[in-house]
Amino acid sequence: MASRTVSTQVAPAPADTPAQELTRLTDEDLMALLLIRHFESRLLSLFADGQVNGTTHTCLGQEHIPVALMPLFDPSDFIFSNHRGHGHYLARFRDPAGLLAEIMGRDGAVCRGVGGSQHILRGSYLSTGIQGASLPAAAGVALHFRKNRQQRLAVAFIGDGTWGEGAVYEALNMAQLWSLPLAVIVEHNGIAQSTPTRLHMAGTVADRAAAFGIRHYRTDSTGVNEIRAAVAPLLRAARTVPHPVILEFAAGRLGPHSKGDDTRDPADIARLRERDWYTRYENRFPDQFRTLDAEAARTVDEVVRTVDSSGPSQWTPR
Ligand SMILES: Cc1ncc(C[n+]2csc(CCOP(=O)(O)OP(=O)(O)O)c2C)c(N)n1
Ligand SMILES: [Mg+2]
Repeated sequence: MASRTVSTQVAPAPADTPAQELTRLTDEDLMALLLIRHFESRLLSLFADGQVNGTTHTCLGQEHIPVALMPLFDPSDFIFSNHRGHGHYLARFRDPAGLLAEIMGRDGAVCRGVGGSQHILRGSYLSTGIQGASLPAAAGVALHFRKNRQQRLAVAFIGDGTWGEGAVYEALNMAQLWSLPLAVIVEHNGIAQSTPTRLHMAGTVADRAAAFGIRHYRTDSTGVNEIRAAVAPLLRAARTVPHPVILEFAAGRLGPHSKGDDTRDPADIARLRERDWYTRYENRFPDQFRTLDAEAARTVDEVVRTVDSSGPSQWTPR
């Protein structure tokens, strides 16, 4: 029997390839990126100052992925987010006050403070901190959409490390077998907590998609315009004649896994920063950047002040 050669080369870390030149964004897209950046940075300082309890995982360095994708999803599409979900939530709802209140357990919290950073339900948006748990549920929702000919998508955001969960493969198998309109968004930041991808993944995401015959697309780009243009037809196709699709985005995790638990060499993080959209965009479009950056910082300051002066969220156990 002929043996198949499977690549053992994992997706290159973003630092391995030169960053693509960024193109000008609309003010709306740039504001979304900056709002997420300032929200996440501020959240880490709130934790460091002891003003927030529990844990949190920020998406610093990965903001361009949800900002590029969210406008391609219909409000009735079902989004399943994961433990690193603030950027997903903010790109979908632009509601920093509801999210911060949720994380701090204050009045105005989107889930009355019982979900916290990782477990948020709002309409057709649900996040979970359990790696891989969303995939079978997303496949079920996609099955419902297909059966009812609704032309809606179920979307699940997962990290590279989550490809170690068996439930992912059960869901992918059903999704391809039953032609489910399921978009799996892979935020491949080259690390799972403290384990680099090369130590936890044999082969590649592309190999795994190919094993199921699922359409796969991968990019290193941090350009919102470029990503959106490239994946729009793939998502449209998955919605129109239902089928699954796996979209993989290389990204650099600039922050710690959660709050202060970064075991990486600072030189590696510095290399990731060179590819970060934030400084590159500032250098390329300084006027637009500085105005909106200051506005985003002010918005987040205001949100922190308001939420911090609010009373506890009103949740009474039944
Ligand atoms: C089933 C399960 N096992 C372990 C964990 C603890 N955990 C939380 S995030 C994480 C790493 C996730 O890595 P990846 O999927 O690459 O996402 P990233 O954190 O890089 O965004 C781990 C092990 C968990 N939340 N759920
Ligand atoms: Mg990861």
